[in-house]
Parts: sequence; C-alpha cells; structure tokens
Amino acid sequence: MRHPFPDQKPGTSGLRKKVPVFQEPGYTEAFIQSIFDSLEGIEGKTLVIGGDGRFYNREVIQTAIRMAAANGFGRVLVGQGGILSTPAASHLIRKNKAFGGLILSASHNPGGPTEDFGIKYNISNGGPAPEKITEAMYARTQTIDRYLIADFDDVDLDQTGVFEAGGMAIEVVDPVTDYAELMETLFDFDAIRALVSGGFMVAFDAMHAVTGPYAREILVRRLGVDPALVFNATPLEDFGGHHPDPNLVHARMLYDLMMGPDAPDFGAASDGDGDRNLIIGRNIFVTPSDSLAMLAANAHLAPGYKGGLKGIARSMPTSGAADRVAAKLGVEMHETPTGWKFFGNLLDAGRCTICGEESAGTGSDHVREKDGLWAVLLWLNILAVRRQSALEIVRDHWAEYGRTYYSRHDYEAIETENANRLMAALEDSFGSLAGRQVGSLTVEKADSFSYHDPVDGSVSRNQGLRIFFEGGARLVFRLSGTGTSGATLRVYMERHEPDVSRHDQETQTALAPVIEAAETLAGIRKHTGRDAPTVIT
Ligand code: G16
Repeated sequence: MRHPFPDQKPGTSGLRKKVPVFQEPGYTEAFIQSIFDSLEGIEGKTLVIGGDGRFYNREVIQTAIRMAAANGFGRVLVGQGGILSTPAASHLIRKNKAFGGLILSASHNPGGPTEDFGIKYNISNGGPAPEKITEAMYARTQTIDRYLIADFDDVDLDQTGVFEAGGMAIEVVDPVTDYAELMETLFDFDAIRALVSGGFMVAFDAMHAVTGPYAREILVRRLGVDPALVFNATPLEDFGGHHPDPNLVHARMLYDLMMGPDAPDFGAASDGDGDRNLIIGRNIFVTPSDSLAMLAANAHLAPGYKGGLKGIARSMPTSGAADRVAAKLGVEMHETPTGWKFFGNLLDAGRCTICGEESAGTGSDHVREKDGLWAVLLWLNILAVRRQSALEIVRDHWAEYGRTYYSRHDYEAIETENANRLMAALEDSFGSLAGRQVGSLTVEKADSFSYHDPVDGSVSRNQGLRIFFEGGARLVFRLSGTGTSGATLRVYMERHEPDVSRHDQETQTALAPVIEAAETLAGIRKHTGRDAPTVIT
C-alpha cells in the first residue's frame, strides 16, 4: 500500500462504496486496518465476522480473517457461508462477549460486481460504533501506510466447526440457531403457532437476501407458516438483480399480493442484511413510523416485554406517532439523529426498550441493531393475542391516538453540489421564516437539529433541517448518509389528524399542503432539476 485512500469516511452506517472501489488494491485492507488501529486491547479477544451474502462478501471475509490473525485477535466467529444477518451478528457479539464485529453489508442497496458493498464495525455491546470511534477510524484512514495480514489458505466457510490458522481459533457457526433461540425467549411461539394453524396466512418476502434461511427456520419450521408463502428465500449475490429494499417500490410484488382479492392475512419483507422490515396487513400498509408506535403500544402482550417499556426512542425524521404512545404510557421519549448507532447509549443505560426509524427499522434492547424478523414476530405475537386483523389494530390505534399522516420523498443521485446548495439556501432562510404563510400553512419555527446525548454528553450537530408549522405539521430535509453515487435528498412530511372521520384520506392528498410547502420553501425543482421524487414511501 503506497498511500492512504482519501474517501474512507464512514456514513450513516459504516463505509459503503461500489464493489470496484473496494477491489482497488489495498483499499479494503486499509479500511479494516484503520478500524483495528483505532481499537485498544484486541490482543487475544474474539471478533465476529459476517455479512449479508452479497457479491464480494466471501473474499472480504477471508481478508478480514487473515488480518484479524495478524493483528492479534485470539478467535473469530464467522457465520457459515459467510452469512450473518445484522441483528444475528449483534446477538453473537453480545452472547459471546466478543470484543466487536465486522459486518459486511450495504443493506438495502443492490449487489453485484458493479453494485454496492459495505463494511461496518460494531462494538462489544453489539451495536454500531458510535461517532467518536468512527471519527477515529476515519482519521486513521488519512494517514495509514501499512496493513498487517497473515499468510494462510482460505478458510472453508461452508463447514461449521473450529479451525486454527495463524495462531488464531476460527469458529464457523450456524448463522440461524442462536438467533432463533433468542426469538423464542421473547415471543409466545405457541400462540403464534396456534394462530397460524388456525388458518391465519402469513406471507414473507426475503428478497433473495440474508433473511431467507432465518425465515425458513423460524417462520416455516418453528411456526408452521406455509413455505409457498415465503418468497425469494434463497440468498443470491446480486439479490436476483433487484434492490433488496423492503419498500413499496422494491417489494411491489408483496404489496400487490396484500392488496389483491386473495390476500394473505399478514405480509412482511426484510432487506439485504435483515435489519429492516416492511409490514403490510391485508389491505393496509403500515408505515414504519406507525408500526413503531403500534408495536410500542402493544409490546406488553409479548412475554419478553410483559413488564412494560422503559422508554421509546425514534430518529428525528420519524413521525411523532410514537411520542403519543410514550406520553400515554408515561415513559421517556427520545429523539435521536438518523443512524441506529445513536440508540446504543440509551439502550445500554436502560432509558428505552423499543426504538425505531422511518427508514423501516424497528428493534429493542434484545440486540443493538434494528431487527426485521423481530418486528415481524412481535406483530404476529400481538395478532395472536388480540385476535383482530392488522387493519383493525391499525384503525383502533388511530382512533385512540389520532392518525399521523407521513411520507418521505427521495431525490436520488442528484449532483452533490446542487444538494449542498439547496440545504445551505434553505438554512440561510431560517432567520426570517417564523410567521411566514405558505399556502394554507404558517411556519411556527425552523432549526437545524442537534442532538445532545443524555448518557455521554456528546453533541451531534447538523442532523437535518426542520420546519414546524402551526397546528403540528412538520417538514424535514436531510441528505442521506448511505448512498454511493451523488447525493440523495430526503424530504420528510407529516401531519397529525385527530379526527377519526378524516382517517381515510390518501396519504399524498392528506399531506398536499406540506408537500407544496416543501417546494415553495426549498426550491427543489430549481436546485435539483427534478420534477418529481425518485421514490415516494
Ligand atoms: C441505515 C442506518 C439507519 C438509517 C438508514 C437511512 O440503515 O442504520 O439508521 O435510518 O441507514 O440512512 P440515510 O437516510 O442516511 O440514508 P441501513 O438499513 O441502511 O443500515
């Protein structure tokens, strides 16, 4: 390696780049070495390594194993076939009291020789490294001039068992067993099995990504779900050429099935690395923000949460639906920046039990990652106890708490300069925004979100621009931290509607005044040259 690579700054969730970038000689090694160089006391310790099975996963795993040996780790735990879902990796780290873990994934982004890859480091609590550590890693990438790698043959990743190489123990473990056992401790599998055997039909789309083997073991084998309704359950290196992104665009097949005449009772999907979830009841799509609120309101019905919640946390752009549940339960509510890493301190300190994000992530203190199948199982447990349809549960919730209409508009792969200009101009306008009339709305206040971590006192600034309107509607603008080409502008819109007689509106219609205000205040068309968002969720 002759020089450091200038572009190894971790984003919202680790370093994500196109595969050919990771294939540049020394690139992957430089980043992994920068991670190891930023850690203290790894000598003799355990490292967990796994990935979502995407193209280049196996090659990087072999490199990471050799580098772990050369850097002094005493043991690595690797998922068989190089596979570990992100929540399963988090659990393995915690269960084995590992020093940390390397998770190889670009999540919901597409895979293949010219598509995306990613490397993320998780700390001993099982969660993504906090900013303090990712900043140290990035600093190290700027100066690094060597990496340490042992010289031994490729490890056979397809056989479970314990091997020895380079003075280090290498344990290849079944990726599903420990995770499935953890799920059995949290949920009433007997009740779910009874629901399913009574004719309740569950559909699950694994999107040719990592959750296929988990769904087969947990949903089909342990819970009796019809295997014909578990779709795309074989992980493929290129996810069958699709985006393994469980949203209404990329999981269209599931959506159409759930809205069709012979819809199953409950449908769900998960993403590339198994930490996201999409929930669709028969004839009802549940937004991730609503799902968080509904899971929090009903979690006590599952054995793992029968003692109640210590608190709820959500990322700032996530809707305020969960806040209303926290208020009713009388528990703490936390609003963090986008990125699961911000929940870790709150969970470790016992200040929240359930966390969620608008980006299709929900999870709890059972691990330190969001967890797609966990969300599916909690929904199934609630359905098994309440014996109502998902639609009835959603409607009851809205009747009790009001409905928060919510949508996100993404403008993908726009020029980075244009995106920065839009954000800068919008923030510059904030000084004179309060009181301004925009269509039928009046701006109450606007700010740039800063987070003060109540546990370690750290401050994270510039986490998104927020505009609040009188009456409670809100607009948020952020640039994504997970894209790999250009910039992605995310615009988040919400409006609360307490009146039950107005709970049947189409979402984009219900939000029309907020959507118009976004264009008026930010000049999206002018800055991006785009007439419409790339993706609406
Ligand atoms: C990651 C993070 C999430 C975040 C999401 C979207 O998810 O872990 O916390 O909400 O990206 O981030 P952004 O809006 O910056 O693109 P994942 O599933 O990609 O690991």
